[in-house]
Amino acid sequence: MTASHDLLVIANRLPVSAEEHADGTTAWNRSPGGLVSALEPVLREHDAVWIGWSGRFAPDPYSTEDLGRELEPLPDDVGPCALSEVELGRDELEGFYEGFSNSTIWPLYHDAIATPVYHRHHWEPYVAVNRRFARRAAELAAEGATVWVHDYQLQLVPQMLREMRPDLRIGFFLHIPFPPEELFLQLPWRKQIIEGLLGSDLVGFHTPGGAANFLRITGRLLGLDFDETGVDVPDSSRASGVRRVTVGAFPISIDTREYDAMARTAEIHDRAIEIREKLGNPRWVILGVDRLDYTKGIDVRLKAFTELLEGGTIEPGEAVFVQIATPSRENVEDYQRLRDEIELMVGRALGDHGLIGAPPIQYLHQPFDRETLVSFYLAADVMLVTPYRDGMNLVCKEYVASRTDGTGALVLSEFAGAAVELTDAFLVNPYDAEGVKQALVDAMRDDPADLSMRMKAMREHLFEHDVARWAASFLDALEESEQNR
Ligand code: GDG
Repeated sequence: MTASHDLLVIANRLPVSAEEHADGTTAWNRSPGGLVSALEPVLREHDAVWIGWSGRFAPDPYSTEDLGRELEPLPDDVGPCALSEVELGRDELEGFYEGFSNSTIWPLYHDAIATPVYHRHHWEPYVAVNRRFARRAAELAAEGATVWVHDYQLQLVPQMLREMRPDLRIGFFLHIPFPPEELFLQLPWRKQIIEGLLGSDLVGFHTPGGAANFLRITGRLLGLDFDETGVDVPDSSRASGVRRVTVGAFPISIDTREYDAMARTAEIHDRAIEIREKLGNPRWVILGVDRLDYTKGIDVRLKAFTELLEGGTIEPGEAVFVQIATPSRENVEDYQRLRDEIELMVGRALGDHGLIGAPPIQYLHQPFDRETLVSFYLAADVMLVTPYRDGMNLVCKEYVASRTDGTGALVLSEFAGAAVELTDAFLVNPYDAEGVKQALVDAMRDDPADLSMRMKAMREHLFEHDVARWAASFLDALEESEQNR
């Protein structure tokens, strides 16, 4: 590959993943995901390349297991555009991904729900891997190309890349919340992270709150001048002496029409009916769908539902709560502990309230394909989305998009980015146990006309604000961002 690409997407993961077989061959699967489908039309219009990790490990000089092993090159035709694989060793992944990204930044940026760890031996691989991504982009970008860097694993890339290639137009988007200064200032490498992000021409967040937190920190930590649309970074190479970094909110969304269309197919309809039958055709099916993550408030829902059963507000057999908890980050200790806690809660509730042949809770710790997920959305009378903190949360948007007949109710945490937009949901404070119980009861017992009005308003919003609009608005803002070339 040569330095010919005019659009570069840089994300921790490539939009394909490797499935390594015992005979040494590798099969490549395209990862279905919002980001890929959002960007696909833009990628097609450009000579684009996607830079990321494939999920397979590079030969690690320190591991005898990997000695003599070489990675097969990626086939040319598997992705939505050209792909460039960044190699990672097993040890590096531990420091960069499980360590600094998921044990430091992830908990810190989510209100320190789990205690962030600050280890120097995690920071070093984070820097090294960020540099590897930046170098690769510097090699592949055409003169003046546009680069879109994604998420918390790669916050140093913008500055590193700007130093290597000042001609590029660089945008950064954070998919998780950006915390208030009281929390962010704990980070021993706080200055490096902010300087890393300020290498961008545009820094985007899901919500105006995240953008405001970031702007305030640039003032407090680096003494920079900022207003609500951006910040001036000193730059002696420019006549003005400053370079303007634009900062704003770009709430991500879903392919609303695609979910709507899927939910209208006979196959998915039949599967939804089948799911309800298998659950014993209760009056109410209540659903949660999340990666098994401590930010998602799965415990909040379990507690609310169990207490309503205990108090007799919900009669046994009347409602079934289905929680799909997709396995996630299983090598990180906090996630192992969370799984134990959730499974203990489920086990207790089933022991205390189960009826023979009619368990009130169905807990599924397994991934499902998208069609099955949509069938669950269609089968559910109430969707419970109760994160303690969430950048956006796409699940609640997918549920709304799938409710083609305007029925169904969404209970949504105020602390999900989506709450800024979906104001017709039953909004709750996930820390308020009584409030969550009340919202669930309200959602179950609300008058159908009110429910339908709420759902209609949320659906209209999502049809207008879909993921294509999100991608276009970010790229337009990047295009417009001031760059005194
Ligand atoms: C981060 C931010 C932000 C879940 N289980 C299965 C499955 N899923 C899909 C859902 C949804 C996606 O995964 C989860 O997206 P969320 O937005 O809910 O949450 P995170 O994974 O934490 O995403 C978040 C997002 O980035 C985008 O910026 O909204 O705040 O934390 O699409 O449907 N998909 C399939 N099988 C499953 O079992 N196929």
